Amino acid sequence: MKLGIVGLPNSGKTTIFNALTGANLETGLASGGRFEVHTAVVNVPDTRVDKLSGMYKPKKTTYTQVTYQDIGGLDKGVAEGGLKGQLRNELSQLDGYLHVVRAFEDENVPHPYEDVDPARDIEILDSEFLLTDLVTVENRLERLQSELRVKGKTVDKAVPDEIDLLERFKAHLEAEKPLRDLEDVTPDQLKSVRGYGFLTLKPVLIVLNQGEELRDTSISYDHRHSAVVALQGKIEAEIAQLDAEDAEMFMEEYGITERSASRVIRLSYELMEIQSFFTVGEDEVRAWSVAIGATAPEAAGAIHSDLQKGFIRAEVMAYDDLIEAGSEAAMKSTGKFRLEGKEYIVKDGDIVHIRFNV
Ligand SMILES: Nc1nc2c(ncn2[C@@H]2O[C@H](COP(=O)(O)OP(=O)(O)O)[C@@H](O)[C@H]2O)c(=O)[nH]1
Ligand SMILES: [Mg+2]
Repeated sequence: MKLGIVGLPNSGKTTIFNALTGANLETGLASGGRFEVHTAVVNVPDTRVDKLSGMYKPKKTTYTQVTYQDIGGLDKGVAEGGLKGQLRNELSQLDGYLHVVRAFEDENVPHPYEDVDPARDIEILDSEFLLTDLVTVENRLERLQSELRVKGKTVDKAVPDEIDLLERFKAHLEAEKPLRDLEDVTPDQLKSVRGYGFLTLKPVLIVLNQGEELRDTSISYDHRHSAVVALQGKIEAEIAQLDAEDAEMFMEEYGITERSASRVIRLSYELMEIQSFFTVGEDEVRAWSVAIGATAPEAAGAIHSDLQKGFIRAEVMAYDDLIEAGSEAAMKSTGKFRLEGKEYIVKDGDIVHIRFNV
């Protein structure tokens, strides 16, 4: 999973990046519209993996990973005529966005639009993304329509279908609504436009950067595949620099019950509709991520394509059942150790062993 941290200058993107990744990048360097990316890969914290690792004592324990990109250079007006080049490229390759919005007051930190107004700021950036997608749609429509004119009846059957779909997208964007709000778009239709990397099709987690004082800065963001979370960016970034013991004390002092690093990942998993399953053994205990609703062979494919191709059956234990039973051996006498076939829908927390033949 690859998440982009976007937002207006001085909203706290780099601060939040530090909080989420434990990096220690210098903040307060508004890139003045210049495009700038920082990337970090972090393990997804999961206490179930820790427990399984304690049970199997494997040589190696592997967590799933999330890539964060701190993307500087977005501001009002950047999308005039369409976002260009590398910036749009980076944005279109992400799985989703953390849209950081300034909600903290601090007279030492200039705000590009003077006063703190989260709802307005969200709309500024959203409009840039809408505009970018609109330009993409229009360019693509123009090309398809000219192809249709030139080829007439011999045109590929997919062309008129795509024109219809893009006309729908266009009307929707012109009504200033993000594409992720569109209902009744089929998975096949989504697949047909995947290559265009529409920005407003991707899930968004709005991150209200609240600052030191917790106050009521709740906002409504009524869109599909979206959610809102409030964080204390600067404090969380400081906590990320501490060792575990000091971090705990600090969190207590500020009334923080869950670190933003795990909170953001948890919410992102929900937004992206993905879940975790595990493989266990003496060599390795490992977490994997897969789409909610994936079948056993699809989950096998997340491990290796050979396991999907040669899939025979999956041995499955639910994590909670295994913990309750206390060991794999005890598990086998409970009748909850299952053999599942090709149609099985993998559940969050399943411990899976794939039987395959290639
Ligand atoms: N008071 C306060 N300042 C913050 C907070 N988060 C970020 N800042 C400050 O705001 C300025 C801009 O932050 P930065 O992360 O560089 O913003 P970016 O331009 O969006 O990457 C820096 O001086 C930060 O120290 C916060 O929660 N409270
Ligand atoms: Mg920055």
